[in-house]
Amino acid sequence: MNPQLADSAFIRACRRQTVPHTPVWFMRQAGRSLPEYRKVREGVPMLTACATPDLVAEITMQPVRRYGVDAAILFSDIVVPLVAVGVELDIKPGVGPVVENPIRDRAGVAALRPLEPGDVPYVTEAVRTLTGELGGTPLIGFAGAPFTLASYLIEGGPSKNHDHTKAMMYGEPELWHALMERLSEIALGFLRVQVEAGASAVQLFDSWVGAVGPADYREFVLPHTSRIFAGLTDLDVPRIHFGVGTGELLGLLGEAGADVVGVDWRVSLDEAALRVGPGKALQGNLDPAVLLAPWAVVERRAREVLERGRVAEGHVFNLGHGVLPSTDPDQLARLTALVHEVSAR
Ligand code: 1CP
Repeated sequence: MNPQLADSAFIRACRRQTVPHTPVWFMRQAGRSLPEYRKVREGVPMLTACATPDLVAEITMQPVRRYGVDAAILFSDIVVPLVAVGVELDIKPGVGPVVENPIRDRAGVAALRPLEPGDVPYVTEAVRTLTGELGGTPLIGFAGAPFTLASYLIEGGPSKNHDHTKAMMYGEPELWHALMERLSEIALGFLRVQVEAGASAVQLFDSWVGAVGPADYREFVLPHTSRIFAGLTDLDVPRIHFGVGTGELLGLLGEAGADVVGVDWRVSLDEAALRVGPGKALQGNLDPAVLLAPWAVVERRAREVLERGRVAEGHVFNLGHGVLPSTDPDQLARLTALVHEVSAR
């Protein structure tokens, strides 16, 4: 990693080194609430946007320009590598990923092949362009974790209870592990492409893994997420591991091999530091819905997050999940400035 990036507040906090201020970025900062995003996306389907390097670069840069956040996150989606290896899937506006033929048997699993860099040339190109444009601001690459990807593939779309997913996990453990192995390969391949093209950190999004308890996480998920993190070690970039509703899993998310554990808003950061244990940085954890309240409330809550985050060995300020689409961008701009100001040392 170039020395300027290695010395950025974001990378230093991930590595539990001293920082000039607490770094801040927002999950789902690109897209969603920005008018300039809606403008460039007009008439362009989501998956087309993700495969158009100039558009990816522009959308990735928008929140960096507007907010002055300490890191950019590549504009893409967790299902992009699945589409790249041939899964028939679309992202439907207002719904999310929808899979033509849900994967529920051996043949479906066997059809999933590993991802090669040549499958996503547009990602390589976008990341290269971005690392030039961003200068000293780190770019975060990301992938969906195998449990969360499995949920979309098995259910066929967004799901509340993950019934079919759990039915396979409990009822056909061999098939489950085979599917998780293939999805881990794909996620690892997608992360490696991004880092090899210039991304300075990676985040594994296991958004829906809070649906399982600790014993099941250990048996059905941990072997796979561990292999992903182990497969990134040689790249020497910080690895962030995030899920929603993971209060009971925080220790295991760290055990999987992440350097930084993402925390949602349900567990305060001082408590999360105890659950995660030593040797890890934390990321989080303002409730994204707080941003819908008046600024005075946002300020009070944000100061509280910073205060509790001081207990952690390293703290990257973020929301507890993604920016809500109805968020006023001005609130995020003020919040970024506040975090920098309050935490300046
Ligand atoms: O900052 C950013 O917005 C960067 C790009 C980004 C990221 C990091 C998008 C664009 N998607 C993601 C990750 C992602 N995608 C996650 C993990 C993060 C999280 O939990 O929020 C998940 C679960 C998805 C799956 C997905 N893709 C959903 C959720 C559906 C559900 O189950 O509730 C949705 C709505 C999408 C589509 C999507 N992805 C991104 C955008 C801007 C959109 C909307 C596109 C459109 O409707 O046209």
